[in-house]
Amino acid sequence: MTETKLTFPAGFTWGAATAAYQIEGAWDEDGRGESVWDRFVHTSGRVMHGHTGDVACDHYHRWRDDVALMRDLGLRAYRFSVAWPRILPTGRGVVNQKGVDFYSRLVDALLEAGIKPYITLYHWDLPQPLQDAGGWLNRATVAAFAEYTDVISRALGDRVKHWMTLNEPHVVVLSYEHDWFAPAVNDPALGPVVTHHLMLAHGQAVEVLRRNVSGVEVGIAPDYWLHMPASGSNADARLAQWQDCVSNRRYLDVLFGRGYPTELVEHYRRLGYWPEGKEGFVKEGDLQIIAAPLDFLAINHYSRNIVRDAAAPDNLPPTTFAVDKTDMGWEVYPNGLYEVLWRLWRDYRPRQLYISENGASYSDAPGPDGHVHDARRIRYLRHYFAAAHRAIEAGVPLAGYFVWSLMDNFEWARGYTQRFGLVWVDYETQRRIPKDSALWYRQVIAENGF
Ligand code: IFM
Repeated sequence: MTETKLTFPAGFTWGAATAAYQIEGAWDEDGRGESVWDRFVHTSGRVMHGHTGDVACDHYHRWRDDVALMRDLGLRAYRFSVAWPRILPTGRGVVNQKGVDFYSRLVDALLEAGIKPYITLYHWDLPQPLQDAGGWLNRATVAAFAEYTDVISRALGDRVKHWMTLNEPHVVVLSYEHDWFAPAVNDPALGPVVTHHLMLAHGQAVEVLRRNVSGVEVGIAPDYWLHMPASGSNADARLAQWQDCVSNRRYLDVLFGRGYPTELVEHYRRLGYWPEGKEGFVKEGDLQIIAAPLDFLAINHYSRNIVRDAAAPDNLPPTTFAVDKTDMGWEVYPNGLYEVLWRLWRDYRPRQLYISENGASYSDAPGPDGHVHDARRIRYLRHYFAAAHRAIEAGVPLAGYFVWSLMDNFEWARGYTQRFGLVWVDYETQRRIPKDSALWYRQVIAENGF
């Protein structure tokens, strides 16, 4: 069998992604305020092995070396998030210039290395004082987010043209409904109001970015899990559709001007979680703000979820699926990426799409030769890249791909037990070793294909 070379469109943006809390460390340095994640990790029993992001990859001090590493890998772009509590330690009001300077220096170094910065404004590290005032339950947090967006985009907007407002809003919603992630409010009734305030914060931030950044390209980075029925039964199909509505369409429909899905609103109304009239959280004009046109839709995608309605009497037996899983327990299902990209293009027609995160957690460590032979990650990426290529050939305007993650880092409630990096990190010494996958990726970038 002859192997065909897959070539991506000229100018395709190959990158890698990180998030502030997962790599920076320096949690209480240079005036940085406390975030909900600092509070969460410092509360006993929340994170595996009591790990914290206090030091993480020490990127706050090692950013120069990290940029050099990115340059050596030939990255065309780097997606990182700004820590809101470094910029406004109490969430709003007084600006911490040292925090602003950190990101300003980072941006300069990236540009000097020929790497395009893509900023995510919010990757879950809400300033704790805002949480104390209700966090995303409080509409005032929306105004605080607009203020933060204003400060950071005025400071960096002359050099940074690509901005993403929120990372995975659904995870934030889950962190109010449950107690797995900060702020761990654990009240299922809160999902709707948190959803709406996040979406409104996104919409207002889009306005601010358009005002402050000439030539801006603005988007958002929700996660998109494919929910697929475990059998051909109607019960499983219905449940899969419902989960798609709850975790995907809930955000996308309103972002693209269709309002919240009717079945979702009716469901929450029945439960009494969606008040209306004077008590309602959706105010006049909100939906228009949320639906502000976007330059791109970015999507974080890793795997699929097999849905089984075990409560349905007489349900069909589930189909057995092959199981090839990463260390997160997530199934390797590359075709899912093709399906997601195609669906998004078919249903919403975004101007452009990006994959803002995709990658795999595998624990391979340095071998006797000092190298990290992570063949499974190469295989994973090869298949997902091929799926993206198929989507492009089918007409999807995919502009770029950010591998999660540039380096191993703090994987939230799982601490340092999961390694998603292209670059291996020794957390004792902070030594970095590019894995085989990083070297393979360098070649893919250089050849714009494989
Ligand atoms: O590490 C996370 C990231 O912060 C958000 N998306 C999923 C990744 C892997 O779990």
